[in-house]
Amino acid sequence: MHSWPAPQIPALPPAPTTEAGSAESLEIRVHDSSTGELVVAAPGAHARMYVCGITPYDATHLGHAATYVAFDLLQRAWRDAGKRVTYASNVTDVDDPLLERADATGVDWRQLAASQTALFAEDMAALGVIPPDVYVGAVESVPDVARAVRELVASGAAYRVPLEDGAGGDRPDLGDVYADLSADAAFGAVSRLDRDEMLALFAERGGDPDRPGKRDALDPLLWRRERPGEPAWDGGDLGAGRPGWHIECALIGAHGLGPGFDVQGGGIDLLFPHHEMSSSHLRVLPDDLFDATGADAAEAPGTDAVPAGRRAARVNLHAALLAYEGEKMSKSRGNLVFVSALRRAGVDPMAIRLAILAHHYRTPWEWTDADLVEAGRRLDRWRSALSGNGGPSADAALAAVRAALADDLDAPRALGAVDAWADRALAAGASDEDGWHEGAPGVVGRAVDALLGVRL
Ligand code: 5CA
Ligand code: ZN
Repeated sequence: MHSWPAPQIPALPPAPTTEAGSAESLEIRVHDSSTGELVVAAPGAHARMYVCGITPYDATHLGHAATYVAFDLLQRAWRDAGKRVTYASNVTDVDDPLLERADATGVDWRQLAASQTALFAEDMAALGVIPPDVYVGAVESVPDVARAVRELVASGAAYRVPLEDGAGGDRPDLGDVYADLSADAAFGAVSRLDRDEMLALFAERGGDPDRPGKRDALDPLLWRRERPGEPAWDGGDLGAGRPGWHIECALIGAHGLGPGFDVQGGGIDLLFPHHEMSSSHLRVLPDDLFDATGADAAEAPGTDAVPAGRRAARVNLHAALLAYEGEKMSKSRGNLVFVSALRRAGVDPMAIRLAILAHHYRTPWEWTDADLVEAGRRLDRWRSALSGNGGPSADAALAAVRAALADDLDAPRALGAVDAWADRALAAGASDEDGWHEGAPGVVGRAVDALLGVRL
């Protein structure tokens, strides 16, 4: 799948080394949704991150944008700390809600997905989000999913559920396939919810607890057999059908990054069931699916290096949900503000990015027009501070931005550090006690660009 052009990322002066060594002082820590603890996001020299992509309709609203900007900060902080980063993402370009929307609006589902995926790419490029290195659509993942599901059936970790009349084309005897969660002793480790909470969220977020024939109400769909009017692909022994949602992300992540990758993320609405289920699938998949090929070979040769229990992401990271008009901004409610609509109205995308960064990624907030007004003012102020001939030393501001990001991606604190520098630059002029540095605006501008993704 095509992504979008990568932004230029300017080089910065290296962080000064401490006695303990710079690597330690710059370790980026984030809040793990599973444990509630601050953990090192990627301990190695190579950071590997999977962030769930969009389901391409009603793209790109500001809730989406806020989530992708949050993970973009993590990638920028890692790069600044000298790590190589591989970022993988998907596009859920075939799924129930997409097909329903296509049906309701009389548009071909492929056309809807393609146009919305293109719009998302434009919006992400405008917002300065670094594109994924591995970008795979659900449709592209079908052969991989079908193979994995066949193996799960063969191993006994998945089972067939009979179809209703009229389903299944010329093989109505082959049912839908579900994962048997009892095959995974660690199920529940990602969200740590109790069963009642799981059941409620499962029903609310795309699950089907009441489907007759399932062994357990929470067992998730792996392969949906063909239905009249729905697209379907060859599944070999499974019969024609299409992928379940969680297995798609599990495989795109683990095959694109190598098993045992660092971070799996998205909005907090994905914690359960999506990331719980995708992690569970990775634990129960047979070893031979993780043969030393492709990315798996480069990063995690063979399965000896990554035992089944550690194939899923080490850290689960989630952004809070953005609200609008009193409720979560969501496709189903229709209370959406689109990035493209703001851009069309002449809003500087960097003001949109700054408005997002003014809120910590884990703090739920509600979008109002005042966010944009304030971000526009800040942008103007920063731009005028940078346009002067010199300014106070950039060292403290740069160190403060780095420290804020390393501390659970504290963007509001980072903005505060730049504000403080800009205030002094605008107020003090050449008489600043700190001395006057001709190169300072250049360094601050590059820092704001490289670390915060805001081009001034
Ligand atoms: N395609 C799936 C993931 S595999 C999906 O959830 N798509 S989505 O289009 O519904 O959402 C894309 C991303 O935006 C997800 O990470 C989701 O958690 C996040 N998101 C959706 N609504 C909001 C919101 N109001 N605030 C913050 N993030 C949101
Ligand atoms: Zn996903």
